[in-house]
Amino acid sequence: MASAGPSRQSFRLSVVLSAQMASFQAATFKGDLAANLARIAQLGYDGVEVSIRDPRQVDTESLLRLAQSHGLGIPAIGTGQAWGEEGLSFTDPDPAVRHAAIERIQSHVPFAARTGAVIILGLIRGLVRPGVAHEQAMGWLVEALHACSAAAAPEGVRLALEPINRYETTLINNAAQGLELIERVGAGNFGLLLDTFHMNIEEPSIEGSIRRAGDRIFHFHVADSNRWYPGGGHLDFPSLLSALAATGYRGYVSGEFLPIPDAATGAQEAIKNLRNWVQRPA
Ligand code: LER
Ligand code: MN
Repeated sequence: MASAGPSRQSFRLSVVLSAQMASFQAATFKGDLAANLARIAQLGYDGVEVSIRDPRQVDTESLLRLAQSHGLGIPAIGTGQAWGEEGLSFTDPDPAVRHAAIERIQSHVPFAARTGAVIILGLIRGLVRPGVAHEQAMGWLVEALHACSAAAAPEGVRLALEPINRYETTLINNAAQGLELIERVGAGNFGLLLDTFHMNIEEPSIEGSIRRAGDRIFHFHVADSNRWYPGGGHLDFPSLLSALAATGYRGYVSGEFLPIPDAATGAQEAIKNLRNWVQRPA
């Protein structure tokens, strides 16, 4: 574990909770929503990042009331379960599937507008299917991103695409590719979610890529090198959080790590370690 830096950075902290049953392992908290929200607040987090597969199947009003009753903000909505559980993607060769994926992302806009949450575009971008040229998949991706960012912009909602490591997708693995995509889409409400777990696999320099992404960083995930809670592996959090602070990022630092040894203990270890490096903004 890296030692505490000379000064702590000011960020709010959140942790990922799945509002619906999910197979994604690093959705740290799953199951009883009320009990989990109470636990997250009690551990000292400022917010909760919610994974929602389909907003029509979640009582988002109750979720918001519950979060508010614990003083928790909702910085981001994870959407990858629509890929994981239903196979929806922006780059499926079937236009009906691509259309359904776009509609699903657009259906997150009202709750995102109400909470100020960023909509995360992770695995819903899909991957290059056999028989599909990479440039064709990129074309479909850009089309979908135009449609989603245009629907979100009037509501003041931002979308964040997450570069994801090569073992999970063949489309947009690193921050440089993400920044090129941002240029191509050309929408002010479209940026990046950087995740230290993926960055450790793909980036030549984690700090360098954070600096280059700069004000296009709309959200930030932390897990250690082994996807355990920060401090459970060998990433240099004081250094990378200092690079993040230098970009002017004012969003949440959000824990998305494996529930090891279990969700509550992992989240407790995470916040204990993060408090060495991060203080709540004044
Ligand atoms: C989701 O935020 C993520 O980091 C991916 O690994 C999803 O598979
Ligand atoms: Mn992530």
